Amino acid sequence: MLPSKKSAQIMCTLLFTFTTTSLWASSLADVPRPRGVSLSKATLYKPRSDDSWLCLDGSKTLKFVQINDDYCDCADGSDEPGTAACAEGTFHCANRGHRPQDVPSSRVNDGICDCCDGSDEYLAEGMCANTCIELGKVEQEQRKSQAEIYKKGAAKRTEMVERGKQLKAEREKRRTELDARRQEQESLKAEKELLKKQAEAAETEAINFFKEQQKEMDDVAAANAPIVDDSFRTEATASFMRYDLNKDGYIEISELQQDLQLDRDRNGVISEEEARYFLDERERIDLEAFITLSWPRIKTMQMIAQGLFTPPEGEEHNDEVSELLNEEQRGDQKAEEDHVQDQQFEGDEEEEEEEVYEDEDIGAGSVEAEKSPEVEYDPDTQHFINMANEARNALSEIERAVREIEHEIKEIDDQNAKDYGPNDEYATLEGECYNFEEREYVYKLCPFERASQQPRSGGSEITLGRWDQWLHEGENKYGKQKYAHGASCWNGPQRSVVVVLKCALDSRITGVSEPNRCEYYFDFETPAACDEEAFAAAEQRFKDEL
Ligand code: MAN
Repeated sequence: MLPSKKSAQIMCTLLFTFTTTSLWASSLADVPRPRGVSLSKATLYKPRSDDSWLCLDGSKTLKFVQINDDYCDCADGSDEPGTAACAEGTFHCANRGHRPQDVPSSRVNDGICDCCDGSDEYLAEGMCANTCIELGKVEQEQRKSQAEIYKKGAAKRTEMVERGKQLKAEREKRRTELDARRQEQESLKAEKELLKKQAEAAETEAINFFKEQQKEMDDVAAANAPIVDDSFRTEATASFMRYDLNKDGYIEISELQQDLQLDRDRNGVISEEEARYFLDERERIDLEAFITLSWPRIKTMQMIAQGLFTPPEGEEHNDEVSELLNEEQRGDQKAEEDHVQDQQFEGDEEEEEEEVYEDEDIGAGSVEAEKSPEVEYDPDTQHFINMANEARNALSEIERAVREIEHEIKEIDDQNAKDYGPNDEYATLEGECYNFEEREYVYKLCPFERASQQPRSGGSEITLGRWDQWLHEGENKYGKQKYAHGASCWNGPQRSVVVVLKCALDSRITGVSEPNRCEYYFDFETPAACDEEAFAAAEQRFKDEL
């Protein structure tokens, strides 16, 4: 703007000033200052000796009379505290009798009463009634009852402080105890580890020895088996050769019909049916099948025919004898020709079998040992295994004890890392949970742990956040808590909660809101927030401002 134009504007403004209303606020306060300037800033609005004035941001020097000339000169809007000329400016309402207030200067003379003293609408005299005294009284009452609550709550808070300190001391004591116990258990663990190592070495040695013995026994059994098999095979093969009259490598019905020893019903003829019995109901049989299927039956008949064996009555007895011979084939070497010997053999076998049973059991055990723990060891080996098991158990018990101690230490360390307020007054809230029911959800806050939301219609609980930190804002460093990293919002951020704390006689949630999707606010009252000193300081600041 050209200087001439600016001068003309100043003239107009001054004229307007003198004819309508003063842009000076001397009538409103003891200290004369331009309209819209707070008492605390009054000294900044003094003319220099040459009647000039520097914008508060230092950007420009003006004539002092240019202040509140309804023309914005300073970048920070500081030259127009009492008009709406500057977009950046603020208008200060003194609001005597109530609390002073700063409103954006755009609201000055806009036809809406913003200040309770009506000072923002000074051009429309009488439009805004001064309600400050009234409001002041109401607020005064509120402050009085607030002071009462603080007073009573402070007593509860003192208890909470004491309990918080006590909890801290208990934690420290427990931590020291746990450290000592951990050391103790660690050295015990080292001892048990050594014992386990020794016991396991002895166990391995014993099991290896046991296995070697088993192997030796298996080897002996294996060495003996072929002798028996071989003699059985040799005898059967020789017999096969004798029966195979046409030398075609098969024994047929007609070939067996030549041997009268096979006349089972002793009628002097070997019927096809009789012959087929010895061929395992087949037409013909080769050498291998003959050895395993025919020979045990044929040999039985031969023994009967030669009077070497007297079967009890009935065919099935022949089968029993065949079975006996089959056993022979499996290695029962004492199934000899003589029936008496046979009986003798049976008696011996019982003894032998007992031994073999034990041996077999151990043998089978050693094979089993590879597969399952249910091996039956001999008492000596089992003793070493038991000792090793005991040593292993003793070590796992110590290891479990150490883990438990470490877990508890971690819990204590986690708690020690938390800030329970300036005097540990919030510590007692940990471990408690508070619910708040609204139309759709039941909200839950477990201080210093977690906040959640459960739909009332059913459905699973949603974590809104886990303990994160205090939001130290302004004078009140312990006014808000943040719970972060909750369940992710659909196509959005992780849920989080800000808990706004207020002094009251009981701890409870008084309201929940979700101003932005998945960002929640909990209003939480607690005596822990009844810091009388902080309240008194706030009161003093308020009074100072008045
Ligand atoms: C759930 C609740 C609401 C949230 C939506 C977002 O319904 O957690 O609070 O706004 O998810 O999708």
